[in-house]
Amino acid sequence: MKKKRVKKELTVEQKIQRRNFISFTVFGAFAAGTYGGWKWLYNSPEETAGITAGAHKPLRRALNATELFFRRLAFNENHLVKTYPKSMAAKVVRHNSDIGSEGKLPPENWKLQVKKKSGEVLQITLDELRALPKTEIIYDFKCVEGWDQISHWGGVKFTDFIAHFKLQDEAKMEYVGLETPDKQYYVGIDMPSALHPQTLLAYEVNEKPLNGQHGQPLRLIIPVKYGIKNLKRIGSMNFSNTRPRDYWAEQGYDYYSGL
Ligand SMILES: Nc1nc2c(c(=O)[nH]1)N[C@H]1C(S)=C(S)[C@@H](COP(=O)(O)O)O[C@H]1N2
Ligand SMILES: [Mo]
Repeated sequence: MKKKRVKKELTVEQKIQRRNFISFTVFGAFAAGTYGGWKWLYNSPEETAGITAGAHKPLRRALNATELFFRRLAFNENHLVKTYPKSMAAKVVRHNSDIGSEGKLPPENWKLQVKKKSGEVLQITLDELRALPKTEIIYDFKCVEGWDQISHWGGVKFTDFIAHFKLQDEAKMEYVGLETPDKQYYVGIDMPSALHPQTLLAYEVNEKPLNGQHGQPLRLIIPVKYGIKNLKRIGSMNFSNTRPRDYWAEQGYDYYSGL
């Protein structure tokens, strides 16, 4: 004989108690989960020191994934940074910090050192660079410190430089690293940004050779990035599949620093 199951009717009071119990249990589980997640992040190892300013590994992994997502979403080599007529270019070009690029370096005492995959180091003179087709750009230069200015630069397009010096294999790597001759200031640039059609190895500002303030004899002009990545006085260049060291990224600034 089957027992008839009688469902006991709950009183209003009991219903409230039951809901309260469920709410608190669920809330408690979430709170424990959040606390656990935070503890896990807090106790996880810090990322390798050096390249960026230190963040717990999972957080850095998340930041890098976010960066990659936006690189893929927003970066398009066919998208050009806005350019302006010459009449709008500043006559007095603003000058910012000079780490590794102070004073003058006589161009005859300078050579651009390019480290090839094979280990061979190219030594390129300013005259060799000036002999290549010149590209000019007038665009709004932006510094992370909050200023911007329309300025006029001239030099060798980075892609022309790669083609002329037969660095196609090197350009297949993920990053290019640039350092001042004294190694005091250095930047790492993702290859798609370096190969962007508006990226220049510049030796002129306002149609005159760069002066001591703007990174003579040669500087990077990379309009898809903030000023911090526009290294003044390039001394050496190397290519890699891992992130080259980067002066401001070491201080906690965004490694990508794209616009
Ligand atoms: N060697 C070197 N390059 C550098 C810097 C620097 O301190 N040293 N400062 C960067 C920053 S923060 C900016 S905004 C620009 C400023 O370039 P400008 O002085 O030509 O305006 O250079 C970038 N390149
Ligand atoms: Mo800057």
